[in-house]
Amino acid sequence: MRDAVTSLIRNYDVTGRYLDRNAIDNLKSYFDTGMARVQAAAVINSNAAAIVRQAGTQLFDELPELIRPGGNAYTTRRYAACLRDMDYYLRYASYALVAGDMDVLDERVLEGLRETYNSLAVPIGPTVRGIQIMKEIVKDQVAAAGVMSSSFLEQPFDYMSRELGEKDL
Ligand SMILES: CCC1=C(C)/C(=C/C2=NC(=C\c3[nH]c(/C=C4\NC(=O)[C@H](C)[C@H]4CC)c(C)c3CCC(=O)O)/C(CCC(=O)O)=C2C)NC1=O
Repeated sequence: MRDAVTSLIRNYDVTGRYLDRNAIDNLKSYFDTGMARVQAAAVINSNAAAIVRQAGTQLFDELPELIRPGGNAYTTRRYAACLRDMDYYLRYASYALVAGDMDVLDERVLEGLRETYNSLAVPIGPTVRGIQIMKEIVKDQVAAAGVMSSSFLEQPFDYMSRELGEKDL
């Protein structure tokens, strides 16, 4: 598992280079946003259950067929599995935020996920929608907490959405 610093060092070490201007700029921007990343993760951490619940409610309001007979989230067991998955996405997004690198998402979340979802007929589009709803809720809460933030906040959610949504098997 890599973070912004270990990824960068690894790239430079491979070619035996000192950290150049570009590397320093990258590191600087990571450290400049460091405290905000940690604060955003703290906001997520203290509101995680509510964020997942609210995002689930909104998702099933938008796509009620998911929880009707024949829907993939129909039955309490599958409903619970869906919310559990949303909780996974949120928790790992908070790790990736702090790491400043999406590697943890590749390694722990996305690897093999499409295959699993396809074999269980879990619909990808609505899952991506759920991730995007969580992103919006998190952005609102982080802003409400007065944390300075920018595109780094959206990055993990958008990365998971893109990786899950766009690639064909
Ligand atoms: C930490 C990394 C990680 C992830 C991401 C993960 C996902 C994951 N979701 C699963 C199931 C599932 N995932 C869903 C999710 C949904 N159904 C819908 O209609 C909605 C669109 C969506 C919620 C947003 C459902 C309903 C199941 C159960 C499917 C079934 O058993 O029929 C399964 C199959 C095994 C199980 O039920 O536990 C896995 C492995 N597991 C992991 O360890």
